[in-house]
Amino acid sequence: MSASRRTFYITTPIYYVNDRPHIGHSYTTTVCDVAARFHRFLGLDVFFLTGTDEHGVKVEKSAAERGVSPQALADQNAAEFQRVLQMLDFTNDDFIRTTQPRHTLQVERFVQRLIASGDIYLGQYEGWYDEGQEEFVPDTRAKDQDYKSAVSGKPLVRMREDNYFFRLSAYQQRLEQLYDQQPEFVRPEARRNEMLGRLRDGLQDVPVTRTSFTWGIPIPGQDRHVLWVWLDALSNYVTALGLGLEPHETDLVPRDRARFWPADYHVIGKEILFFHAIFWPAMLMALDLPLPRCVYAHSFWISEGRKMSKSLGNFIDLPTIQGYIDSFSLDAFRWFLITQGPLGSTDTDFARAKFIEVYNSDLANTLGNSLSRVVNMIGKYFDGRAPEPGSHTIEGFDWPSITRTAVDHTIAAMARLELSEAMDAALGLVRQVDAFIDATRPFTMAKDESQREQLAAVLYQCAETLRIASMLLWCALPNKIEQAWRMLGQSVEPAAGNLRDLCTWGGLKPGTMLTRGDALFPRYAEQKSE
Ligand code: ME8
Repeated sequence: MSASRRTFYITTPIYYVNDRPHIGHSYTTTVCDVAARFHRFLGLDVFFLTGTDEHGVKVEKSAAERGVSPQALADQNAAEFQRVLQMLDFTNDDFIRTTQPRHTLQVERFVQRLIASGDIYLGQYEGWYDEGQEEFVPDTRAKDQDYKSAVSGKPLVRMREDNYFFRLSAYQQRLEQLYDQQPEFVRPEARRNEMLGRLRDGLQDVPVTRTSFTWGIPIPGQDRHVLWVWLDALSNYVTALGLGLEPHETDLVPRDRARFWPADYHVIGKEILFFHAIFWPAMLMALDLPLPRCVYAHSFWISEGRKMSKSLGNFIDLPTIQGYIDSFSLDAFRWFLITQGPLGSTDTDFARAKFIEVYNSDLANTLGNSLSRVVNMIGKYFDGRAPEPGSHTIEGFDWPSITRTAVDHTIAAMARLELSEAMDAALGLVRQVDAFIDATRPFTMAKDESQREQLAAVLYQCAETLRIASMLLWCALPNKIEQAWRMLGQSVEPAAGNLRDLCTWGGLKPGTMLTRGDALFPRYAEQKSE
């Protein structure tokens, strides 16, 4: 592989260790996993990062409530997050924890640089503070919110502290220029508009240290002050690549990782957009580092029509997720998340009835059914061997062109992170195979020996189109598609990065042995409770 392959760097937020993994974390990570798998298969040089955010007052408090040290709580829950990554088959290239020395060392260096450049200075702050969000809230916003957190609804608290401040106000103009010149810096559009509103309100300097707790990275030489968790956490995106290391420190992070910066996508939930879309680029500007291409802020899953909350106890939590996986398969769970999920600017309901509907229509009745129909017919009429394509074409079905369009469409939509559009273009091929079978009726042709060549052409075209569709669908349904490849007699190695070649029409060699297998996605009927 050449060193000059195009890189693709995608990140999830790093998750707080005071919470248990739930649907929200699984969702963002699944989005990134699908994009990472697809782009690796396409041949890009991919780095996919996730991890845990382990400092701050929330972790300190949760640990105290449980009577354990913050580090012990962090160790326990980081291990739990890592277990879940395996359970969900994610292909992240690293897992960063903010208590790791490789991270804290680089963060200290960044802070020293920012103090030296005057971007961080000592001052005093008095104001409203949202403890859940670890965020100071300006007076006007605090009043508008009735002195309650906009996220948790809990009362804001009054804080007065000697603090170090980050000179965010100095970056107002450069941020305005960024938004102007790079309109895709924040997506989707509705979220970008929100941030433009924040810019119009004017930016104030941000306190970036605290003296009210100790669980954080101390300011070098100023042990009373610990670093605000957001400055610490955001840095993970570059510390994992070693951008704060000295040239000789190769043992902490492999040196060649620096090639992945700047990130292509920081995928996050909408509640943490300000930090990523305003604070983070300003910090990068202050450190003289290039800016990410896009901060993608998706909306929220809600549960059966209601916001998920601890008090309602209606989180789609791990046992619930495991239940879906057991009943429908991991791939079906991934499919639902990415095709129905809240990548756009509105929240989405996670409802069991909808899950079953999507499962049955997309996976059982379309993908699974089409594949078994075609493999069965080839089994029955051609002893399981892929027939000769011949020269017959059917009016309205120019398959080489139809498949080329779908492949281009999927690749383009994936590059924009429009996952449901991409998967729809891919599954659209399968729907067209069904329409083709209905139009040509190969089972009727099979009764007439004089139509043998035509039958061969029709079934070749069906199988070849399904083969191409399977390549595009692998990123979302890796386990089931690998099963489909065995049925189609294909041995494919996505790590080879040759997706485009594999999608070239004619890749299915006549004579290839196709084998019937178990239904990929058996139709699901909900058991009626008595
Ligand atoms: O905010 N629907 O961590 P966190 C969809 N440590 N996604 C959801 C969701 C929901 N209902 N709930 C949570 C933090 N998420 C910080 C981040 S980054 C430098 C530091 C997802 O554990 C979504 O991606 O609270 C959201 O941004 C993230 O979980 C918050 O995870």
